[in-house]
Amino acid sequence: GKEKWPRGDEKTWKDAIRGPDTDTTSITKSVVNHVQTSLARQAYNLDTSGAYQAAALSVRDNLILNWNDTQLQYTRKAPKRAYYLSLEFLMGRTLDNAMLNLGLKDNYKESVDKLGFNMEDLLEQERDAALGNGGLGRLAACYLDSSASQELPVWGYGLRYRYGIFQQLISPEGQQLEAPDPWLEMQNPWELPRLDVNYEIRFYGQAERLNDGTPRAHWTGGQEVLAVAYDVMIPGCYTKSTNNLRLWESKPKRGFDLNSFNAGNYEGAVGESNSAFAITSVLYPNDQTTFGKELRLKQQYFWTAASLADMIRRFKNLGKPITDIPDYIAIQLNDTHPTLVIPELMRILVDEEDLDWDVAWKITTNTVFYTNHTVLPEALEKWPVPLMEHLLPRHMQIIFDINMYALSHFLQTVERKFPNDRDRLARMSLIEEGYPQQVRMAHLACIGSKKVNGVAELHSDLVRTTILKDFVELEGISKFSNVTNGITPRRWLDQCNPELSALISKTLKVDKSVWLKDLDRLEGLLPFTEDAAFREEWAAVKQHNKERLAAHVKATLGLDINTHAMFDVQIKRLHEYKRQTLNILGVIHRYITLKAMSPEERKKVNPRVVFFAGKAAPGYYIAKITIRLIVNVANIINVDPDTKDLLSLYFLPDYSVSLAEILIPTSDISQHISTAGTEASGTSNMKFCLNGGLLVGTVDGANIEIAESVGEENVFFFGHLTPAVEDLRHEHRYHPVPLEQKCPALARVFEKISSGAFGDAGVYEPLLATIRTGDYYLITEDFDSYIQALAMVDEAYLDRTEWVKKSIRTTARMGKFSSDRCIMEYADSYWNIEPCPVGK
Ligand code: GP0
Repeated sequence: GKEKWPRGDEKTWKDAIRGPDTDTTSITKSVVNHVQTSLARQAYNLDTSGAYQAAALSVRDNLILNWNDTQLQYTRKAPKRAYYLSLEFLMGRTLDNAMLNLGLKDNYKESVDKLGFNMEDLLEQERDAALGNGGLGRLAACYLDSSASQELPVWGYGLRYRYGIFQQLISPEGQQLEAPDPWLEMQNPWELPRLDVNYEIRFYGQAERLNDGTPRAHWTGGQEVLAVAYDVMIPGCYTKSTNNLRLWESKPKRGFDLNSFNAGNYEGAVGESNSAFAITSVLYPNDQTTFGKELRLKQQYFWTAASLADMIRRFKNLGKPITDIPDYIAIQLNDTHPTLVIPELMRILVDEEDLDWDVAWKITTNTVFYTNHTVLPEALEKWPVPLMEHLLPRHMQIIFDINMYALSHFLQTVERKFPNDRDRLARMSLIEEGYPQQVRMAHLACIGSKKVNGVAELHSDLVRTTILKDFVELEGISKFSNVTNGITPRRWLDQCNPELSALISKTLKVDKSVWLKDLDRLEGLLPFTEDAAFREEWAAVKQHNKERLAAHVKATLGLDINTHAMFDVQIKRLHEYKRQTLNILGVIHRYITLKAMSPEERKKVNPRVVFFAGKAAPGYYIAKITIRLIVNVANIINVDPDTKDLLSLYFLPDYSVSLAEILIPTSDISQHISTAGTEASGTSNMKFCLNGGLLVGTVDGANIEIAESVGEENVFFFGHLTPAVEDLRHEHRYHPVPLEQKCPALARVFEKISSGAFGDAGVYEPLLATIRTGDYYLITEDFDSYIQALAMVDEAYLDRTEWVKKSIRTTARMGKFSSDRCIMEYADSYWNIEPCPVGK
């Protein structure tokens, strides 16, 4: 039946309700209105930053209207919803993306223009929302974009860090210095504070089992802090659907303790309040490592508890029995960081809802899903039992109980299947023995979830055959599957490469609103590889993108870049397993080779510009030395008159989403050269290919599936394969061969460094030593084949026509890697949710 109008006079309401501002005239009015009222300024004193704020507020108004309609629709239709829990959301800038998704960029541009500003300048005013470290956080951002674009009822939950990932400064000697990222210092127009949406979160205290025949316990005392919601609107592409990313901020329950204050204990009075504010103060800058810091565990519990309380409150509004939770809620764990959701849901169901343990466990394990992002041992989360017992006494009990009850079923089966297999029991336990004992979060996430997935075929295989092998044997293979990662073509093609996007629409004769949401349509470009005029346009776009980057580098760093060279790019977190070292050693090798050539020979060489960008975790000593080496090699070779026109090298500081958007569309080749079996997926590899850059890579992660899609003839593969890696490591450990014998070409590079060619060689010694002894990441094993692969790149680049064809074919066959495909896989095979469109 028709709903009753909720309050007041319906006509009065409807007459007063405003629609979106879509034509240039109303957009201009709305922008000026924000200048006048929200900013309290006028044409006389409006600067670019103010103009950005006003335009952003105007766009925000449009988003809010769509957001309202979407959320109302969800409330009315009450569909099953999915919640994406991620400790990181690497969103980047919002204004451009929002205008494009709304289909209003041209209108805003025209309006801003008439008001005397330049849209490009406005866009530059925005600070990145950099609430993440790298691939994992950016994946979460792409998935939000795709969920909204596919009109799926999905919310994100995260933390509102006051400081995002640190800002990276590089000294002239190549030292990385870290500065804080106070991204909220300027007004953030993209969040809506929801001070009325808040929850009390407990830490420490005592947990007492009731021992009344139920599994219940009382958790009391300790510290209570408040979680306050901030909502970020996530617009879908060419749809009204606008989802929500809810970020929690911590604050004290009460401002400060007036009793202590009055008693003269000023510090004590604010101490408790400071510790509450501290929880969401800063993003941990470590990628792929864990540290066991109490504040980090506090962040994890604070966030999962607030998010779960919020979900359950929403669920309860439906008036359904509590056992229906799995029919209305799916919770996706982005890595193990939110694993505490499992014991927290058990706590609520058992202690507060008074359910039987088994009933509660069934609900939990039908609600939660876990994505694994790495098999690197140093990245697998473990928490010391004493720390967890202290901070979360009730959860520690529950984890021990899960180990007993849930695993006991398993363990009994294990006993039956594999009698007296003590090793297996010890391997599978949620608790790792040792001093101290530790909780293995991946095991808890695995047994507490309905499904477990890896992020590329090879990686999912490794999950099944290595870190979770025992669980596969026990629970069956069907629980463990794969969703290969993807990227949003909105940001990573249309927004970052508008010229290419326009060329594609023109060539396909299809509006971008269609192909951006049906990326397989790019295959329609294939016939045009034979069209010389099209190839020229294609190449011209790449050229313009190189010039755009060169202008940016000139403006920000004052450096001149040769835009008529091949652009060779490696941009990602600094990590030994990602092997930036292999790349820089390869650059030195190239330099030595060029120096040894006659001027005649050099004339035949195609010029190359090598770019690096990426942050090193502040405490990652070896990674920081790698940056130093790159910068000091650049300092030498960029001024060497013999070679500087043929080889130059740049380390661009402070890598970010926004810098990636400028760099990625310029690449002729990009490097994804991790030791086989170590990079779970990689996602920038997809971004480069989508923009027509070719890959140099190892047979690892999603490189493999990219090659399957674009054709192996369009990828430059090298290096050992995953099955060989463990044996090679064994050889290095037990039968080491001197570098001079193992790899003479690399030995010459080492000699050059040791000769002081790039400054004090002692500085690099610890880095070189990791390769000379142990060589865990197999630089010496892959070096020769790496150099060969780069030679093949040079060779292929000589035939420019064929190269451009490769580039076009690569873009054309990247449809599979749209994050729309991924999110639909999660929706269909995991969450069991359906689109909930808003209508016009
Ligand atoms: C994986 F375990 N990743 C982790 C982590 O702590 N941080 C992180 O960024 C990355 C993987 O390394 C990846 O292979 C993957 O594509 C990404 O997670 C998303 O699944 C690099 O991009």
